Parts: sequence; C-alpha cells; structure tokens
Amino acid sequence: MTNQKNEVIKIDAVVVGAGFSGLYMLYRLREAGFSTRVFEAADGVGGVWHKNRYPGARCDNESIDYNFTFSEELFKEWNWSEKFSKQSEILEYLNYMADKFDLRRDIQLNTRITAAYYNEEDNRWNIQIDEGSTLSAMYFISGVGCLSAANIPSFKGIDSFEGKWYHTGNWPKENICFKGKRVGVIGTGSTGIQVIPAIAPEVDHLTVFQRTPQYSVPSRNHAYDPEYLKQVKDNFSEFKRKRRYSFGGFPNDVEARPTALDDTPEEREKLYEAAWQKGAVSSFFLETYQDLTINEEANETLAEFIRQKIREIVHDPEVAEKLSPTYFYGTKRPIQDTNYYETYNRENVSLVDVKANPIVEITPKGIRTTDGEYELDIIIFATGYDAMTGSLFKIDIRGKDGLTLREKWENGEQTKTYLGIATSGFPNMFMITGPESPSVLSNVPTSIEQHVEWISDCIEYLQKNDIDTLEAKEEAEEEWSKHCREVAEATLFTKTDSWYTGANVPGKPQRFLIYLGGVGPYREKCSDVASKGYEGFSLQ
Ligand code: N01
Repeated sequence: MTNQKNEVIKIDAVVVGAGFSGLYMLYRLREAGFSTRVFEAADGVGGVWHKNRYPGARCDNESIDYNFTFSEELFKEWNWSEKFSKQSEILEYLNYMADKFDLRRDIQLNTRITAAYYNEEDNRWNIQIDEGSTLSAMYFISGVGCLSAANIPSFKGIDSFEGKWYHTGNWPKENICFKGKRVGVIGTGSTGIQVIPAIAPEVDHLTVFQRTPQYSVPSRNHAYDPEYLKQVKDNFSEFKRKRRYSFGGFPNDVEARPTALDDTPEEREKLYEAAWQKGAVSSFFLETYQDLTINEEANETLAEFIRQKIREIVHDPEVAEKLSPTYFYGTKRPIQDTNYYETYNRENVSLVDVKANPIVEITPKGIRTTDGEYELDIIIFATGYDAMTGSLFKIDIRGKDGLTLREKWENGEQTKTYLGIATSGFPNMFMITGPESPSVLSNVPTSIEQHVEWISDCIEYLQKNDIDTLEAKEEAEEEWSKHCREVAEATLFTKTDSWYTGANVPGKPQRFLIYLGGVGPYREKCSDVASKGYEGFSLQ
C-alpha cells in the first residue's frame, strides 16, 4: 500500500480479520493512540458470524454471556432477544458495535492479507495484501479465529456434480430454496446438527451422511425475560468479574459435584435428568459433575444416559443404534440441538452410516458410497474446519531468517507458542486466541477480551519504554507448551479423534492445541508475566 509519492505506508499495527477479535483490537489500539488498520477478506464485518449463514445457525453459548464486557454502555444498551441467539442477531450486534465506536473507517473489507514478512533490518512487518500492495507495520496481529478455514474433503468427482453444493462456513447470502429438492448433508458436528432439523421440513428428501454419531442435548431455547436481562445488567460489575476469573469464562454460580462415582445411579439419573430438562450443554458441565472429562467411568455414566435418551426419542431401533455414540462424552465439542434426534422420525429423512460404507466419490447425480449411489440436487458440506492453525497457514507468515510459521509448526515436532499469544522467531507478532490458549474451550468473547487487553497493554509498555521488539524466548515457549500438553493429557480429550486434535484433516499432524487449565488461572498467569516486565520474552 503506497501513498501518492509511491512510498510504502507505515503504520503502527495491522490486524487480520474483522470478527470479535479484530473489532475489539482495533478499538483498544485506537484508544491507546496507535495507527491501526484491519483487513478483512469478506465483504462485511463479523468474522465467522458473517460467513456462517446456514439455516439453523445459532450460538450455543448463552447470549448474555457471549458478548463484550469492555464497555458497560454497550453491554447495557444491547438487548438480546433469545437465550441462544441466531447468527443474524450476533451479526447485527457486531455491526452495531462497529458503528457505535466508529470502527469502519480503519477496516478494509474484501481484502485478504496474503503474506507477512518480518524484516530484521528495521524490525517491521511487511504486509502484502491481495490487491498487490505492501504495508509496513510495527506490530502484526492475527484475529483470524480458530475455526475459519473451511475443511472441504477432497472427494473424487466433486467438480462433476450437476447440482449445487455449499460449505456451511461460506454460506451464500441469497436465500436457497430447498422445496422439492433432494438434499444430502455430510457431517454431524455442531453445524450439521443445527442444519438438519432446520431444513428437514422444507426438503423433499434429506439424506444425512454420518461418519461419527454425536451426543447432543436439548438446548430448550426461549425468548429472554426482560426482567432477567435487567437483573444481569444491574449487576454488571459482578457479572464481568465472575466471567473473567471463572474456569470457563462464564459467570456461573452453580458448582458441579466433585465426582459422578460417589453418587448412586438413582442420584446421578436425577441430576442428569434435571440438566436434560433444563437444557443446554452448560447445564451438564456446570451443574452435574466435575470429573466427566477426566474419569472414564464417570464419563460413561453420562454417555449412557444420553444414549438411553436417543433410544427413547428415535422410533426405529436400528436408526437409534446408528445414532448412538461410543466415544467419551465431551471429548468432541459437546452439542446442543432443537429436535435433532426427533428429525430421524420423519418419513423424508434417512441416515447413511459412512463409517461402515464410506463415500467413494461425488458423481454428476449425487454421492456414491460403498453401498450404492444417492441421487441429490443439493449437497451441504457440514464438514467443519482446519482448526487452530489452518487460518494462520493461509497467510505466508515468515519470521526471522525467513522461517515460515508452517515450517516452524508443522515440520517441528510440535506447534509451540508462549501463552498462545506469541511464538519464538516471530517478534512483534501477536495471536488473539492462538494455539495453546483457552480459546475454543472457553467462552470465546471472554478469552478474546483478555488477549486483546493484554496485547494492547503490552504494546503500550513497549512504546513507553522505548523497546523495539518483543519476542517469546524458546525456553519459555518450551515450558508453556509442555505444560499445555501435560494438562491435556490428564484429561480424556486427547483420547478421541476430533478437530481439537487435528484428526479431522487428512495428513494434519495431530496435536492438542487448547489450554485446559482454566480461563481464570490462565488470566492470572498472563498478568503475572506482564507484571514481571514480560517475563519469558526477550525485549530489545
Ligand atoms: O465441524 P465438526 P462443525 N467424510 O468438525 C464430518 C463451532 N460451531 O462445523 O466426526 C464424512 O465438528 C465429521 O465426522 P467425524 C463449534 O466449536 C459453533 O460441525 O470427523 N464425514 C463431523 O461429523 C464446533 O465444534 C457453533 O467422523 C466427514 C463433521 O463432518 C465447530 O464450530 C455452531 C468428513 C464435522 O464436524 C465445528 O463444527 C456451529 C468426510 N471426509 C459450529 N470430514 C455455535 O453454536 C468431516 N466429516 C457457537
């Protein structure tokens, strides 16, 4: 990006992405007086909430928790309509925020950052954007999110399909008519489980291609009672404090009991039934037992409770059996739904087990598995994301000595970061909700706020103290990475193939890249590092 004299434009900070992370990062840096520019590949702000417009898309964290708390005014003036917001309402909220704080003037839409190279001579980042120009920035900040690089399996014949196909993470803006159509959905993760019941009443026939059955619990979504919202808003400070120092980033008061194994089967059943009736994944985690994700036997008590519910809901016992999962509950992202299992009682819905009969190819007429061809007009890929690192690798990021981030993380024996915020060899580069931070296993807006505030405080510190560069030390990142792995290995999470471990993308090295030590303790660790003059970083 050059000015009229054809000189490369120099600014303080470049931020990638205008989702929750990028918007707040821009706000904070601008408040602190730094020139900042956000680049966003899409044609609007909102990040994943801009692109995930598929039917049934909603948040599965409670609306009043899934937003920002940095501005009491913003928190109080926005009124969420339902307990679990639709995608369109979250997108409206983020657009409202962008307008309220006049953020748009520093956001360039329809522009992808293609490369970011660190220049050791002037300690600046040269940022290339897809229109061909270059920008020079002191700080390079990623707000790309953990789940934004679509995973579209490379099925043979995909280009020959005569119908239409869509990936849920890049859903078109125009309305898609499903009426009279034979539709196939591949994938039964959080997304598939939202799409399937949403379109089943409209389509002529729906065929679900399931590789792994999933545990899902009812969301029991409902309109918010204005009195409840008022109470939360009246207690804003306490709400914010609890959210920041809690384990998961939620302002919950209820304490789960220590272990499922100390209770009798009847006591457990009572607790699980109460959580099932209340609805939402959070009821099971926050209000039943603390050892569900660390003890196999405890886990099985809940897994079997949900399998029993599936058998009760689904009329055809063979279909119920196919829908019944066996992996440890919670080790794939826990799901909540509205009428998911019930949908399989409809005459126009059928289930194909593609673990038993894998997909062989996409044909001009539909999908061929090893047991036959399914003719379709529309295929929906609800096949998820190249999570945690995929979006970062879409940019050619090169640090000191021209080392690429991909080389460092994929060819080394382990992706390593310091606190999930920085990585050695890449000075003055920050990652919001990066690998090895609590990120996707926390209430993400809480974690985003914490990272954004830490990063902007850090940049202010560097400026005030005349420090040109901040870089994670190798030994500090080694230790942090080891700690992350040890915490994860003490749980059941690493025992299941999932996008958490990278197992969903063929050929991707399998690593568990989420810090499970809790949002509150993690915040304290980050604050402690900062208060000790950025311990573990080399400052020059
Ligand atoms: O993706 P997923 P998602 N052949 O990876 C299957 C967040 N989210 O988009 O389990 C056949 O979970 C795959 O099968 P398997 C949330 O964090 C949040 O659903 O790998 N099938 C699986 O069934 C979530 O976890 C909300 O065996 C193939 C599915 O596709 C994350 O996004 C809403 C296949 C992919 O499931 C990702 O969810 C929605 C193949 N080759 C999403 N490849 C909120 O409410 C993959 N699959 C906030």
